[in-house]
Amino acid sequence: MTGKKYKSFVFLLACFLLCLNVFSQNRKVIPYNSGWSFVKDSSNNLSSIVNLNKPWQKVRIPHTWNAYDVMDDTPGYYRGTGVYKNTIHLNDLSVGKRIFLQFEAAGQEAQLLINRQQIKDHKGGYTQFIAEIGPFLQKGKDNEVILIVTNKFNENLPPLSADFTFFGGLYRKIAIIETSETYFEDHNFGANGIYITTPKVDSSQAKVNVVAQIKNSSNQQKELKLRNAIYSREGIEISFSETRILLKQNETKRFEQALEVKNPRLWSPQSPNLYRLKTQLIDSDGNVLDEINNPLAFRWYFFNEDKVFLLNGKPLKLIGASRHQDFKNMGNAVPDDLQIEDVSLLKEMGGNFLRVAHYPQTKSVLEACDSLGIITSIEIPIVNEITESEEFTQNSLHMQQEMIRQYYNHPSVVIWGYMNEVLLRPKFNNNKERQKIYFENIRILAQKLENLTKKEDPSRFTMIAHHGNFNLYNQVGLNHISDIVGWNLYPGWYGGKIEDFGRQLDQIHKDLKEKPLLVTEYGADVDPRINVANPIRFDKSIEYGIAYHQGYIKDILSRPFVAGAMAWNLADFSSETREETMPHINNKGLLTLDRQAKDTYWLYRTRFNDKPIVKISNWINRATVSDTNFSVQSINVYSNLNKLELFVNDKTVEAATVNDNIANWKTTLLNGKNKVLVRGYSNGGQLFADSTTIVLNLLPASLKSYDFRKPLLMSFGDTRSYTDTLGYVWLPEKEFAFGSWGYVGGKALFRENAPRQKYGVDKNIIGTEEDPLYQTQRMGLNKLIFDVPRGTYHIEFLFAEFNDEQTKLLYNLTGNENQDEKWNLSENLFDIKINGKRVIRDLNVAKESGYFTALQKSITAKSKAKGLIIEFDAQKGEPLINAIKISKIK
Ligand code: GCB
Repeated sequence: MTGKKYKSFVFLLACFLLCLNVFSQNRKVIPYNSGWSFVKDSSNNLSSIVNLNKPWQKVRIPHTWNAYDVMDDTPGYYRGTGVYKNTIHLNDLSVGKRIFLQFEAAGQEAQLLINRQQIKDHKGGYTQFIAEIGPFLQKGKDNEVILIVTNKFNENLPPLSADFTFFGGLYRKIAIIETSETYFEDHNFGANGIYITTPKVDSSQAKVNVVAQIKNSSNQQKELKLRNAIYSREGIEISFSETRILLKQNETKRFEQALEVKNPRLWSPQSPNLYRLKTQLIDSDGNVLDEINNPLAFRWYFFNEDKVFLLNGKPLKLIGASRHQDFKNMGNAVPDDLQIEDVSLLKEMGGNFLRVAHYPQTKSVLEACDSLGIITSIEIPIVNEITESEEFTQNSLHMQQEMIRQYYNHPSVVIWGYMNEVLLRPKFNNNKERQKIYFENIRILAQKLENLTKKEDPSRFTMIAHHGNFNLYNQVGLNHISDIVGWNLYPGWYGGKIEDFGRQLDQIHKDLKEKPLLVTEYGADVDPRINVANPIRFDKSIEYGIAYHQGYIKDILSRPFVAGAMAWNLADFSSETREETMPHINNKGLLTLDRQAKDTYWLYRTRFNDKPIVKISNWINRATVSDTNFSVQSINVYSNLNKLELFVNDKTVEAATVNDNIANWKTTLLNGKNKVLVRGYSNGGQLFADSTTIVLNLLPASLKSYDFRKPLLMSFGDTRSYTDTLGYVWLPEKEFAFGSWGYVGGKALFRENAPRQKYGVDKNIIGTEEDPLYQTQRMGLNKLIFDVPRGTYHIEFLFAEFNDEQTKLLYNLTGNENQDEKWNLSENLFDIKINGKRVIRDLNVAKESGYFTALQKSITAKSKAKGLIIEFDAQKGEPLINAIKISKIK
């Protein structure tokens, strides 16, 4: 969606949502996001917290205290307590009203205090809670509101561990709600008390059932009218139902009403026809005491005997992505409009499904899914493991119930989930008897959640997502509890080959024919700074990502029994403990953390959205070695047209056919800037085109003729090309050959000797943002030879030393922990000589900077007739180097 289109979509959506809830005379929803002050407090002692004399910081909601500390070099992030304070002034008009505070979420637990009195506790970081504050407010005074929020580890609260960051804070919106004495509510579950179902839908007629939970908080009996009305998108009332109801004093009761709509316009991804259902409570004088608006849509869905998903009677392959809720430099405190934009990006990509993973997300995301026709699943965050305690069980059940009741009326939701990969980290591995009990407790919890979910909402499907270990889930009994089993499959990433994916699908289908099969996750890390000519697993390159997704898409589409598949993930997301090429980030997103489209996104966009498009790959900064002033380069163009023509520097290159949405040319690019234009015609003859400039830096095989307008940059132990923060491209390492330049001797650590393919060390390198440059290295080299012209050069050596506490892969879904490479380095001490002159003496990288820490050494040197000969003399152990930058200064 273009910026303009997107803005008008957001505007329309905002108008629609406004219609939904604020136009009630008696229910006022007042945003309460400003005026907040915040202070961190780790004492966790109530009296010390509220008497804080610390300087309060002004903040605006949404707010998290972890936006930056998850990204810095120190391991961990603040998991403790934060205190928020504000005031509320009760004005005269509010007198006689019920007054509530509604928090859309607080990560992960919260206590609310009004005028120092504790009035509400809430557990769980991803669901809404509502507290009645009216009785605690004093008229004519600034009443103090304090929220004590903590994201400290709590063994009784999911999630316990997971591959995402558990941000703390008041990170979703807050509102003050005023109602009359009689109002709709289900506040024990943070919900508004209206539950809509559509028990029968077809294109000629739809039946609508509305359950309304009403509270009469007055001490008088109330005779009222309950009215439900359905409005078309144009705002026309098309059906209504009214009943007289009676509520005793202080009574809360549920009422039910049925409505009908003739010839409903059905809801689907192609035509997300939304209606509105208005529920009103009216007194005998015709005054509207309360009013709630909800979206309403008519659709029916089921899995047929072949386990194909059918929407409105037609097969629909569910294609999409999962989504986390955080954003670059914001943590999870992300304004709603940016979150809605994610749904637009998924829609634009051609997706029809969003797995809201691994926890419920802002209502705005679900509202956007309703409006744009994106089918969804939502789940609670029981990830990796459980605690076998009654409290953990109760918290999980309550969270599930909150989720169901809070998101019940979103027509886009068709699946409730409740567990993800709970057998990934089986506890008690050394005690099989004890482990059996643990597994049984997981099964019991799953069954309880299943029963509860079916009781709360029999109209939707249930789902658990497993990792690839079919037999283990089978043995524990988790393959037969939920309606759908989701599979998170990563062959070709954590282990195995891309081609294994199809075989794995066939096997699961064979072994579990009776269940619909969804691939709830698949993906590969893609760091958009990394390109490579010959992609291999774990190189984190765009090219490997493309090969992986191409392979998976083929396998998914060629198997009708795969009801759907969701790429992991729509966008990169924060996972503090990850230390790959972008530490603290999981790079499996099709979009970056700030939502720039990677090539993988374009692959999906061209495959699944029929609107014609031509999109040139993002690989626009390149460098290579060439003896001429040109080089033959591979250019990928993503498109859903059949044939494309390429023009480089205004000259036609031959046409290419598009295979699996990619047209590829091996074509000549010149040193410097290259104008690239690609165009093609749709079946209707309409022209579609894209253009870009590819900047190519050519380094001659003999540097004698290199003008050094750009520095020479090389990353050792590396076969990839890396674009740094300044836009410079670092060459893969190159071995010296006569008449040329490069390294002499040594071995590329982690590549040549690794027992499995592995790229570099998965460890955050402290003190740099260019981690990939430091994560690979050449050990034991003798020399570097650069046959540069006469002159004075600035040489920057980049070093980082590793020790043998090798990082285990965080998410090694192969279950085989022993395949990680081990190494044991002795102390490395070496000298560096340039043209015979010792310029660095006794360098011990580990001692000087610490392990896994970037160390740069800069030397200015004059070249001789043979250029620059840089010798590495080992004093102890082996010399090493990670990268080098050579610039000519004179
Ligand atoms: C999974 C997990 C997900 C991880 C993902 C990964 O299977 O369900 O939470 O983020 O793998 O990237 O490893």
